[in-house]
Amino acid sequence: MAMENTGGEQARLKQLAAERALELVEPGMTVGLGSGSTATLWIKLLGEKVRDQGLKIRAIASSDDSEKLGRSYGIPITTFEESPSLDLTVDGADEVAPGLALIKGGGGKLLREKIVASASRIFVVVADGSKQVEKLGKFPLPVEVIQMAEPLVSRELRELGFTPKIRTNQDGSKYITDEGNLILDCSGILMDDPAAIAAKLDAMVGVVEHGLFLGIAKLALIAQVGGVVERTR
Ligand code: ABF
Repeated sequence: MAMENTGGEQARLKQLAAERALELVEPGMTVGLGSGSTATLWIKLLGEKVRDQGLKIRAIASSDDSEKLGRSYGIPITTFEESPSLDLTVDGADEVAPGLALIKGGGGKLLREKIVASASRIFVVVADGSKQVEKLGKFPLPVEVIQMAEPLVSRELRELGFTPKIRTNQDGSKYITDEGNLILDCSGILMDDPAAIAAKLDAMVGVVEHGLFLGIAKLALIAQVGGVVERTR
């Protein structure tokens, strides 16, 4: 087994990526707080700087969990009404392909993650090397759907070649997003043309959002055994 695939090593690499991303934060910035394990490490580091060193920033979070974590360190939380654009957002990804095409949403927060990422001047992805792929799609693509439309959207997704599966919790109940929708995890397509698939998903009535983040990330900080590699589009 490659060293970077072991749990402990992967955790160390995520920490390295988070530490590098912390260097991008400047006093006075309005930042976006991502979700997931790597973004959480970054929020903790950022929170320590706010709490212990008095770093002055404001933040908008991409999930209830991240907002709660930020608040626990005293990071002031703002709104898009007060701060219509963000200077910097740092978030994780499930897959990172050439051109910084991403699959996100494994944690179920894709809708707010995309809103926050799209409102950011600089959107930075933090990940360990295991997330890098040549083509997107081995990781099932999360698609957030309105509950009543699920059977209709599932049929359309099958027609596209996907195998959609309603996401469930450990107890077998349906997973419900922060906004009250379902997630369909869509496997079965290794994507030669993610933009064409994104356009089809964008046009499906009942789809609230999907986990293809294309042309949004400006920088990826990929932590590997040899160090953190910076990738741009
Ligand atoms: C969020 O957290 C999601 O979009 C993605 O599903 C996940 C990233 O994974 P990790 O927990 O490994 O950082 O960014």
